[in-house]
Amino acid sequence: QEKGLDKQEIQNILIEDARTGLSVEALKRAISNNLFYVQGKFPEIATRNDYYMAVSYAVRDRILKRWVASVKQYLDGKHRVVSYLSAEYLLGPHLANNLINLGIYKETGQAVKELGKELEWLIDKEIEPGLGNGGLGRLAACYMDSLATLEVPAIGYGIRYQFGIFEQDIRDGWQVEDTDNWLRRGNPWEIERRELNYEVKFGGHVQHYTDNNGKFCSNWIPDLVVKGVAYDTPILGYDVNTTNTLRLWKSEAPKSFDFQLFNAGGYNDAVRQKIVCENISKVLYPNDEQEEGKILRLQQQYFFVSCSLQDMLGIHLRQGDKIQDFYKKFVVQLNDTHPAIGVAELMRLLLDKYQLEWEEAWDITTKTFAYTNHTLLPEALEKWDLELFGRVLPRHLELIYEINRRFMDKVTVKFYGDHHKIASLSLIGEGPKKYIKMANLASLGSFAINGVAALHTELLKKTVLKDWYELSPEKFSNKTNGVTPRRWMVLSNPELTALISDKIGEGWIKNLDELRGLEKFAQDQDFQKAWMDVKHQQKVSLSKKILQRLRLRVDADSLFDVHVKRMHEYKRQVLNALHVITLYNRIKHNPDIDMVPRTVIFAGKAAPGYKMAKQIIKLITSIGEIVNNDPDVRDRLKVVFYPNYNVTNAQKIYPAADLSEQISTAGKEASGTGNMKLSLNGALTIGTLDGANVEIRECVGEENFFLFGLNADEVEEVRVNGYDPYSYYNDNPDLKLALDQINDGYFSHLNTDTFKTLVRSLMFDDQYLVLADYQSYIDAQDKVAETFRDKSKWAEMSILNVARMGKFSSDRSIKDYCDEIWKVKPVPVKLKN
Ligand code: AZC
Repeated sequence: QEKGLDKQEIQNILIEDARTGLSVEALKRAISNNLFYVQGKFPEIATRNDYYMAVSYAVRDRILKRWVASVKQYLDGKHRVVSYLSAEYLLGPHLANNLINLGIYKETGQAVKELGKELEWLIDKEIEPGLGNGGLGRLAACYMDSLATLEVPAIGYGIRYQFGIFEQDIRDGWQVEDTDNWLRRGNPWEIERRELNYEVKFGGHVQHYTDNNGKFCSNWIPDLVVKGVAYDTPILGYDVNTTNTLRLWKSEAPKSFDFQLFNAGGYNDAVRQKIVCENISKVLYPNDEQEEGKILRLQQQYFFVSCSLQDMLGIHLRQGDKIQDFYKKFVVQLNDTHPAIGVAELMRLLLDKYQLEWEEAWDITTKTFAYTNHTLLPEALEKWDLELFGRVLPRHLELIYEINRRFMDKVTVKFYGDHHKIASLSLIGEGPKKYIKMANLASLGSFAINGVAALHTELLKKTVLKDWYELSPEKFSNKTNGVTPRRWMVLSNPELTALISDKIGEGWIKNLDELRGLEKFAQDQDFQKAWMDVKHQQKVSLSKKILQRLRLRVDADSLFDVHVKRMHEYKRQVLNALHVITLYNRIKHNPDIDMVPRTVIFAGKAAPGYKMAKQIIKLITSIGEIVNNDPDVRDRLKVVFYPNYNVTNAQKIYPAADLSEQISTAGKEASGTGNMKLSLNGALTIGTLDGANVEIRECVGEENFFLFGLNADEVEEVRVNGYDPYSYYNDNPDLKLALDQINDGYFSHLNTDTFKTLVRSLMFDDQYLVLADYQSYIDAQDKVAETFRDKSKWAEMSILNVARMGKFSSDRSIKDYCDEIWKVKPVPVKLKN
């Protein structure tokens, strides 16, 4: 009234405030209201989870206003939209991230405090949605963050797995898996949209007929129909209103059960039908870079792709636009080949549902899709047994045959006589059993193809997609991966964030190149000290977590040597383990040796069926048991296997790292993204010339990077000339000793069976050239230790390293995709009042 507002205006402000106000007062009221009116609780009986829910709903209310405004603006303006299709999204916990992106972390902390609780205590309560395996899924999550932050209209489509990536526990040194029931306490971040659902057909057969107009038609009679229901999660950008949608599909039975079956006394059949349908989105396949080839997996892929395409077509047509213009409204990015069936599905929809002619449908389809390849590993390339494929998707098999027939006609003319090339380009592989090559379907059906780091893209063009490159070089480009500085710096490392912002302002959070401004402080003694103090503080925090979780005391002054990622032979955790044994043997040989104390920290999950990877975990924990308990070692060496590596734990580990292990066999790691996150948190890298390491080294300067090992060409050469691991073993006494110890049961209570297959593989047929790189690695590690002794030098290198990492923001990657592939423009979202 003082400001001369009338009654109605005051009323409006009050209503506004309760749901959307960003002040401490408004937040406090919102949290209390939720506890009382939504959950029916009062403070004395509210549990920690009740409070977590109340805070999350209060935050979601504030996001909703921006979400609705974004959707409305995209629709009203008919803007072009990026559609990201990914079978995996490794999002990590939402609450803290949303608080940061909304800019109300402090206010919410204060509100919660005034209600007598601690915000951090609630944040820790969140169970993360682990809907991905590793790099590929996490990249999708970083990209969703950057799309929103860059104000680009985008929708992410995927699967709402009821069970995400398994929880890893370590028992007796071995990995054991437990199901990840992430929804058990409810999910405040999603909105179920029951009205948004689509039918997806499976199996059965196809009828062909000619209609009254003489048009040749196909009718797919399925033997199973599943319903996909949309669950939407808002993805809020940093410091903008833009809030995009992550739309995940849950599978259900079309009716809760079939009454006809029920009435006929087929209750069991009706229930079984329901279970079959719900199974499709039940669980994430826990394989990283290894194809399963199982029917359920193909069903999952088709299920979410079909729902998503039907949804996009619906959105497009509801805007009153021509079906022919679909590709102008949506550009659809295929995150690896998992959604590549979309090429055949869009053809099916355009032909069978919208009655377009083949040429027109094909033209639209090939202007719609773009394909990102994430791996060169042959075992990860998707191939579907043709017979199995035909049973699940009979209509798509026909379509793929027809696509291939037309394509082969052209290819045969172009490459007449080159049978090898023609066979390699075919969508169908021949052999004892025919199969469908999904990378070929994706390549043919897309207007753009990209790799995820410069080296990877070059290797793609020379190897896996060589023939495709020769056929259509204009389709190819590189888009080096990036990571979001919001989650991986601001959220996980607030202390470093404050220190950096204090020096150069906060602009770097949205424009990571501004980190460059730190360079001039690299030699500043005070800044170096503050920098290393932050690192030390983070190492103390992690040490406490290690003590709690593993009852193991580690020294926060030691060098934290961090190797965290999925367990895989090509990532060479074994090479690191051999280094640990070598250090241990040096101590045993000379108990008074003067060495830089190290804490070697491993973390990572092994695919449940990947025996060798599991044996590697056991090797690490077994070495830890001996090293950590040997009195001779006297705290100069500790080995930690931190269980259940996920986004939550990664956020705790990265800030504490001094050294980042990126030691894959050159040519095997497409890019890596952990390398970027660790480096942005001030860790120096020891690594091979592989994936994005090459570009990281170029950016930070070779003097700030510990390089070792064979490069990709040399690896190839060694292989061609015949790799003889045994000679390395024989010629290197340190290496020989380490391998003999493993083999003789030194680390396994004299049990010589435990690591038999592992040792045999290393010595006789290792694909990953561990022994070939051993000495070079040891030398590089010795250089690391020497450098670490000079605290000022190390600080300077670490500062320069961070200052030069701006390129590896996912904002840069997404901007490149937008400009060079997607041709989309930002659409700033305005809020009314
Ligand atoms: C990973 C690559 O292994 C990793 O190098 C890359 O950084 C990441 O994708 C993101 O591009 N690949 C996968 O996680 N999985 C598959 C099937 O490629």
